[in-house]
Amino acid sequence: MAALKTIPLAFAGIPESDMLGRARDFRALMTRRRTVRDFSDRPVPRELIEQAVMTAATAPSGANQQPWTFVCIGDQAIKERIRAAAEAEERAFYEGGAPEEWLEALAPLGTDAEKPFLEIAPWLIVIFAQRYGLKEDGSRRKHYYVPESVGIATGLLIASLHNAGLAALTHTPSPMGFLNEICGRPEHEKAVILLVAGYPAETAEVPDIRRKGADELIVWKE
Ligand code: IYR
Repeated sequence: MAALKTIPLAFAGIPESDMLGRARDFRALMTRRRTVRDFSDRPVPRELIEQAVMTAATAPSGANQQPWTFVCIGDQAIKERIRAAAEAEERAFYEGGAPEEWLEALAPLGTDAEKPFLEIAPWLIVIFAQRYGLKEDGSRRKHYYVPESVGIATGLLIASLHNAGLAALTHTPSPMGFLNEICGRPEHEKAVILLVAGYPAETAEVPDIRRKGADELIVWKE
């Protein structure tokens, strides 16, 4: 096996007296994040999106294979195609396809087959998972822990957009195969999330939901 090549860790230590305050501040920042469905058409510079995507791409991944592709769409005609295709799938879902149990679970979110945000918001980011890689000779390279890796990257992307002052919606039209064709991605890449990014509409409202408390989700073993 080749010798492991290492470099010193660039660890930015923080004074212990600041650590809890920073953790609380970051939690407070993230607590203000809400999934938004009413977007403004106010433009967002491409550089902001690029910074957020490159932050996402710092995520840890199985065997450091970075099995993701982010297709960032600002083009109006492409957004309109995506809206039309997504709404066709969603109509099938909401008007007959979806099990009653699903619709019941979704009811508090007030979602329906109409997805105007897909053409109103300035950016759509389609996150593709690379199910396997391709070697130079065209043969397949196995990718490890792809859903986990892409999920972590998506979380960082959402946090980065929020930190920059933007709103986002994790939209998951089902099925999402149409996105390969529209985005020009190969068959071995699977669209996992269509992230809508931009400013909220001035009149935006969000469902009155509650988040679980620490005692409902942490099990301490000390
Ligand atoms: N994909 C549909 C339905 C939907 C499903 C879940 I789970 C949600 O949290 C929200 C919506 C839609 O986008 O409307």
